[in-house]
Amino acid sequence: MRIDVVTIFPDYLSPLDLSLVGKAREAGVLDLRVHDLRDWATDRHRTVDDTPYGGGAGMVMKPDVWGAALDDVVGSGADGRMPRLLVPTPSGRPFTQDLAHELAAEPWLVFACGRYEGIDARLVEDAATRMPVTELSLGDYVLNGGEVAALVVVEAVARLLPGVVGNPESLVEESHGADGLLEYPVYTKPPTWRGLDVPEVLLSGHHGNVARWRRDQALRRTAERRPDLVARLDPATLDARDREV
Ligand code: 6GU
Repeated sequence: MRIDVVTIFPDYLSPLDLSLVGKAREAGVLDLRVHDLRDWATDRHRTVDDTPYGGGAGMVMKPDVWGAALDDVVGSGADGRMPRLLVPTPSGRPFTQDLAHELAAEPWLVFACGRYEGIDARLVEDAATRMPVTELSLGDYVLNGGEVAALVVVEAVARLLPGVVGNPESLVEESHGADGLLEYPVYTKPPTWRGLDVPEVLLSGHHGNVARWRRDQALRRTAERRPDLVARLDPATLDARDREV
């Protein structure tokens, strides 16, 4: 997979050199390129923003600078293929594990990271005539720019690429996995720590009881913390015991 990130803060993306994403890059699974938007500014001060039409606070990113940047980044694609453009914004489509899986199936993603009050709306309108565009949001809070969102999305997507996560089973048994539940609590040695015992069933060696206990815990947690997820469970996936929890 190829990923391009356009930003006025390329250094913000440096964590992508580390850890799992860094390994994916070294292994050649991920071709990640970070670009400085100011390279496409045309004035002496490398200006990328201007005051908003209609008035109001803050500054808006210029469509001409963004347009030139995207033309160059997208134009460098092999054999005329187009990427999927991702624009992080608090007014976007919520980013979920389902969307992460969808993006992991794409051959090429381009992030346009806005700052200030956002990018002139014509940038997305124009890009959408040539390529699929998704405006996406991490959640209902406001960040200063799209860079942190790009970090989050790249990490969530990169770990789904074949060969990036060592044990594919750790992709299945986790929160927001296929069963739609939050993850159950986990424990390791020592069996007693600061007066707190590991639940006895986990030491029992009884695999059936362990599986049942984990499911109960997952159901309880999900009901308490994320009632919205419980409401979305497929009733056909629940057994009689589930309904007691
Ligand atoms: Cl994707 N961008 C910005 N600027 N703020 C956010 C966000 C994205 N998601 C939540 N808040």
